[in-house]
Amino acid sequence: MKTIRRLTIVILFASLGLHGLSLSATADDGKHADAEGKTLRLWYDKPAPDSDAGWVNRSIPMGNGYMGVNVFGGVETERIQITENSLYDWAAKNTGFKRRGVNNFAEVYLDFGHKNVSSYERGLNLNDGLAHVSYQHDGVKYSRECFTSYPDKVMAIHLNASKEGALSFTLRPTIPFLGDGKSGSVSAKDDTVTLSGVMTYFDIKFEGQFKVIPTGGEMNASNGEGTITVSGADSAVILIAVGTNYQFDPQVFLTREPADKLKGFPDPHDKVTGYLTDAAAKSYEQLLANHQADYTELFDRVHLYLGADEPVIPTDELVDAYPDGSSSRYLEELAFQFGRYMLICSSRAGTLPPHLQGIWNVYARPPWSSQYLHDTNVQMAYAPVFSANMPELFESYASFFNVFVHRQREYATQYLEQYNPAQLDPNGDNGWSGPFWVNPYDVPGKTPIAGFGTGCWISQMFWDYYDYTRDETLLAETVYPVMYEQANFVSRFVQEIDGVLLAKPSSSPEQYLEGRRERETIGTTFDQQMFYENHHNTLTAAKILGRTDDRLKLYEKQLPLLDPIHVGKSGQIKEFREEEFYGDAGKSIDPHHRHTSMLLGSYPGQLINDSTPAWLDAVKTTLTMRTRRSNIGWARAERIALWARVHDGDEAYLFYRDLLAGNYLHNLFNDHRGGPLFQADANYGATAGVTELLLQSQDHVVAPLPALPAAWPSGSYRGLLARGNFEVSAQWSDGQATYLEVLSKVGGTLNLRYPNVAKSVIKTTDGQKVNFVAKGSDDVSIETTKGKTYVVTNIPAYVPLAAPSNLKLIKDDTIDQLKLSWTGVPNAMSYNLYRAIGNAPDYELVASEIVGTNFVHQEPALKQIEQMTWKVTAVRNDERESDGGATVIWLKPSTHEPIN
Ligand code: FUC
Repeated sequence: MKTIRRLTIVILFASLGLHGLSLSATADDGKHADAEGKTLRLWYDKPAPDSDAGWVNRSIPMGNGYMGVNVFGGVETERIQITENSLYDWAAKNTGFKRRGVNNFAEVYLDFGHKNVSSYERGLNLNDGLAHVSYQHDGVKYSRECFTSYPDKVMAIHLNASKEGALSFTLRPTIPFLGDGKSGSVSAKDDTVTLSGVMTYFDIKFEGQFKVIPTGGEMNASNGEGTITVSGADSAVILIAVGTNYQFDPQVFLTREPADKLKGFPDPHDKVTGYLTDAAAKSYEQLLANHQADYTELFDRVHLYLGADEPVIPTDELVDAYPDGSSSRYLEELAFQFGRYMLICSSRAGTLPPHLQGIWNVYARPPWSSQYLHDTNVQMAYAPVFSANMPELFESYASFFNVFVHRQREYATQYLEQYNPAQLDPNGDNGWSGPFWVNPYDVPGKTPIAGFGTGCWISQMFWDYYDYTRDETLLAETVYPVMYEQANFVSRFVQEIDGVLLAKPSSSPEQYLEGRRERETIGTTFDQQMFYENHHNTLTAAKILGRTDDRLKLYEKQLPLLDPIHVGKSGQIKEFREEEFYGDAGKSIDPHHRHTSMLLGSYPGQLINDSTPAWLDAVKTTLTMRTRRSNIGWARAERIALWARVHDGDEAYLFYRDLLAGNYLHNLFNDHRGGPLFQADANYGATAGVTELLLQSQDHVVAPLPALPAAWPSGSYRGLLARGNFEVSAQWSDGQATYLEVLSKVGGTLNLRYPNVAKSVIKTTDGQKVNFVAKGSDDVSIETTKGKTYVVTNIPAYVPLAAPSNLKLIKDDTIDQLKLSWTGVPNAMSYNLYRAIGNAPDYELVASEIVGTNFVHQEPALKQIEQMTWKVTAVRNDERESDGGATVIWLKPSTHEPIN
């Protein structure tokens, strides 16, 4: 098979230099106000109930990588629950869904004793990452404001009373779940409460410090109680710092004995004291300014406006009213930005990456131990990191990966010894093998729940890290070694079977073939696609870096043999080689399964793209057959993106709607499958999915608005990121772009795709005309200059032509001909008929200018063909072809009856 990915834009025409028009962004240019600066907030008129249910459904999440925090907003007692992702519990026998794992770090209470309050409000403002509580009590307005700061590594709480001397409270930090593997105590001295202890299994030492800085009034520490009481103050600031003796060090993963993993690492006391001392040396205003500068620099990069005004109802009512509420567009904007917010809270350089619950856990036995699961969940956490323009947040995962990869290298050697000893490098140069689950202390050996393709799926994130930033130093130092070493393992692991190179053993995440030992089979589409992508990307990276060596030569030789795609007899992308028609690989296969691992080559991968239209149609067929039945949060999120990649914005939107209506709790946490059971993956994944509706950049093409749903007839966005490091903004009305803007952050060729873009006005913001090369009316290619912004206006209206439907094969016993008929469309001048034989990625044109809605195809060699996909499209008198078409599968009559 030839290398499949190719540059779609073929340079055909000479420059069509455009000139003359003013560049100022006026209404005439199609640019309208995009409501930047609109307040995006969650707010409520009641505190969250003081219970697990209140935590999961109504508390407000915050975080700075060092800690996750859930604020309840109580009035009699405020409750602030803290999570620190390295505080991890385990047991020799650790089984079941609710095993030990990330452990609740602290429950912090502020006792005010207020009852009978009025004008209560609490909320979280996403624009500045600030939470607040306010109410009236006894004629005094009490307010609290808090934030978690990445630059200063602390949480800061500012407490205020409208009347001098009216602020009194007791700060009461506690250690939850003491006993049973966790010991510790709380003490108080002067202005600081210290909480410290040990989590026994991995011998984790933990410490939290809480410093109170009141203005006015009196302050008393009770060492015995571990509390500080403030009475009669005007206001007060509380600073919180937490930490453990965990470190990013290969020793953690290479040491087998649990209690020795952190051996020699310093006690967290000095570190936590340092965080708090440094923060306390600054004023609250300084800390706030530092936090806001850090937070808004990331958050403000992207705006999305779908035409919604701020609702007057609180967020719980907004969620309950969705999708029929008058402010449903607002919830769609809010949820999109909330995913970005959660990633900013939970994925910061130097701290552990987000796990299944991000950085928020209240339990001693969190769902699936709050681990890092690599058969979709971690990848989904990072799905928006590049496209939603926060690439530096990936550093958190990259550093963590580079610690646990040391253990994966050992496994790679072990698995090659076990599965393909002939290819083993005796010196241990065997690359690293893909993990399934990881926690901060351990990565266990292979489980057949997911195949080895998980490694390449990780590697793909690293490739995108480069591809979105185009930073060659990053490529050389951080990205290439990961990809190259993964390709090394894969190149040794695959075995030649029937002339191709297949994974053996192989699995497709969470599905299994009945009767197969430990779910294992050979060459699943999941593994093969992932292997293909990583070999392909590694070779591209090597070319960019000018690397050549014998292993690269081997990868090049292997690439065409990695056999990534099989189109089945239903026209689907097969998940298993054993499958013929969709879902027929045995009783154990769930045809509506949440995982769609055989489609990863279309998203987040790039193997299947607009240049492989026959495969893209097979993806669509598969997605249709998978149905909308799965109620799993992350599966819904993933399908927003998958449907976007096949350019069906309306179907994609239904999954976003299902997710917000069915899975989003009152605080916008995603409820995985009812319970409620919080999983953060769909929160991140929804953001990524919505991004795919608005901008795509696979296959070297930057495509704004590639799958706009009819539910969003007008709107705008700013600052999404495309591969090549292009920052893209767009405005549209009546479903059509009126204004596109691309900032070239590093220069390079911009291949821009949008209907009629070649007939539009393209200029730089400083008024220069832009030379571009066009291919047809919908693709232009621009050699960009670093730092320049390219603006597209006066985009001629695009009137799409409806696609024909109902393509049928008419039963015919003649051996060398087949007959087709279809339902035509008004405005079609003629029809084009295409076919793809077997697993071909692209169609070949069989007949054009067909007038009428049926066709007889004669072919003496027909009987030698096993299977074909036929496709009909409509053509208008302006030569515009319908975007889609109707397809039907032809099967060799002796094998199966053709479908009628
Ligand atoms: C994978 C998924 C499940 C769940 C679990 C934590 O096993 O298939 O839906 O998300 O991870």
